[in-house]
Amino acid sequence: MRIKTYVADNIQEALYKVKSELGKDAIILQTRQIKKGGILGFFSKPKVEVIAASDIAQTPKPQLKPITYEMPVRENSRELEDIKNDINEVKDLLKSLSAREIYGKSSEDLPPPLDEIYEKLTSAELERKLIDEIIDELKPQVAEKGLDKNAVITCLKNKIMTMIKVAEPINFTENQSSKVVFIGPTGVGKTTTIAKLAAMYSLNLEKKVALVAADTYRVGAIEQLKTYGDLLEIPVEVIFEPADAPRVMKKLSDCELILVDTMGTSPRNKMQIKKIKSLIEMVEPTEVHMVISVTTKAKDVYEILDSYKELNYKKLVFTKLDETKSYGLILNAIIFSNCSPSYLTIGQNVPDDIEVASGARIADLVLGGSS
Ligand SMILES: Nc1nc2c(ncn2[C@@H]2O[C@H](COP(=O)(O)OP(=O)(O)OP(=O)(O)O)[C@@H](O)[C@H]2O)c(=O)[nH]1
Ligand SMILES: [Mg+2]
Repeated sequence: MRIKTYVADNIQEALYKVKSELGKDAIILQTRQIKKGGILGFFSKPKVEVIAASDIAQTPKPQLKPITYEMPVRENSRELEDIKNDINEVKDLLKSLSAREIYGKSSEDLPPPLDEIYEKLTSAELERKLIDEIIDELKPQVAEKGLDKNAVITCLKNKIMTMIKVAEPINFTENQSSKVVFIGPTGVGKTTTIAKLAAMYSLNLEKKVALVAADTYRVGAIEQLKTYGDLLEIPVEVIFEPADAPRVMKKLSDCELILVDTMGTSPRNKMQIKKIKSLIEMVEPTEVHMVISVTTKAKDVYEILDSYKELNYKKLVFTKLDETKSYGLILNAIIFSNCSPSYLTIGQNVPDDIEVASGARIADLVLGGSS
């Protein structure tokens, strides 16, 4: 840095000197008036003194760093798991909101009566992708043929019926016992359904029926089945270990229908599911029915259907239809599992509160019928 003092008669002159010598970027550090010349302070002339500097190192402007936010590394993966679960819960919550709230446009954009049908299916808690599939199929028919509401409901009912694989609720083969195992989560109504079926087949259809209790886990499970057996006057056997199964089945081989009750399990209890699997392998059933309560949350039903897949069930019993008014879950579960529905139960009364499932009945329920 160069610092220099300039003296001139006036400020303009002084500044001219500064600029011409130090350049236009020179900085004035100080100016003051002085007196110069004369003798002993007499006859001196007033002057201007300017102290200026050049080549001042420019103070670098502070560099603004881009602001970035780094996610703290979470060491505990359970925290991440919790966040994921929270997100999934929010997703589920959003799904359960009415279509008008979330997809206001899509339902409002639909011409009548499709808008009403869209709402109906949404309030039945049918899966969104199934609703879209159904509506997409109906749209051109409504546009081209100008169908009224009743005609559209008939088309819709037919569509739902075609989505349901029809099968005999229980197959019977001559000279062979039909061995049916019922599986499912705790408290869904497995034992009660078995009691209803035992009554239906032994009293109404005059089949030779037997009950087998393979649920030795829950206190009172065997007694529960024995009570029903005594009332219906049909044999009741117990399988304590999977290895008992062949002997018990042989003993009942003259029965046309053997209904096997299993213990209720959590879909997350892999050990118990494995136990039921080994029991099923020993029983060698002719069919396995999964029992689902329609009061179960959709998300949980999918987990249940998935966890029990290895048990090779092919039919679904839906229970507790009297405890809800939204029956979309029945169709959701049928499509998800690719299984046929076998029975619907509609109350606690043994033997009355049971009916054979049919596509028409399920379609009616989904479309707002009562149980
Ligand atoms: N509302 C209603 N209740 C039912 C129905 N079916 C069964 N229940 C009731 O559900 C409860 C449990 O029934 P269970 O048959 O013991 O159920 P489970 O699946 O055998 O139970 P675990 O053996 O403990 O796994 C009982 O109170 C039944 O009366 C139904 O269709 N509607
Ligand atoms: Mg039971």
